[in-house]
Amino acid sequence: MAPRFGSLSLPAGSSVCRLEATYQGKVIGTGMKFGIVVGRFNDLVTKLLLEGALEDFERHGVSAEDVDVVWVPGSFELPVVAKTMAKSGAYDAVVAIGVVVRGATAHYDAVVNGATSGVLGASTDSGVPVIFGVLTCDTMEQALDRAGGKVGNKGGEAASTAIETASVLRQLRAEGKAAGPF
Ligand code: INI
Repeated sequence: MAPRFGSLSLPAGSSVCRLEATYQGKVIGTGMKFGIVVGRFNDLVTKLLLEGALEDFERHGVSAEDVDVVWVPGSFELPVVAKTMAKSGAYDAVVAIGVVVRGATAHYDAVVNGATSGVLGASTDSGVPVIFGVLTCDTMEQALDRAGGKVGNKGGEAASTAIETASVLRQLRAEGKAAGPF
């Protein structure tokens, strides 16, 4: 165990004091509020991702009354709703859930690019984490594998990511070291 001096730590066996402060979010969501925006397109899979996200929030102390779920037509509509929710001040973070399958459409790239850059912009423009819970897969089988199948549930991972990112921003803002929300 490395010796500790308040929030400062020394590497094991070292007598050199390290001066940096380290911040790390906790995956404890008690008292936090979250929005989830879900695309109806491919809802066979998005429903499973949503389930994974809700279970993960519950497991990490988020109460059901502190989660709002909003359905939109498809992944392309996620950014505008996620961004306006993020800017409302009502949420610690927003999770965007969608599924885009390459084989299913000629405008795969348009939908993926719109969702990807839109969700990123929603996050950085609002100063509220907007988490990318969008599966971009070649086949429906790959999507199902990631929605509670053999590769886990990416909806659940997105929920944990939302809690951790909101938590680290809270810590930084409490010390005046992060701006926003905007
Ligand atoms: N939306 C998705 O979420 N996934 C898809 O695979 C998809 N395909 O295949 O087209 C899709 N299209 C709809 C799109 O998100 C918009 O709802 C539509 O273009 C209207 O803006």
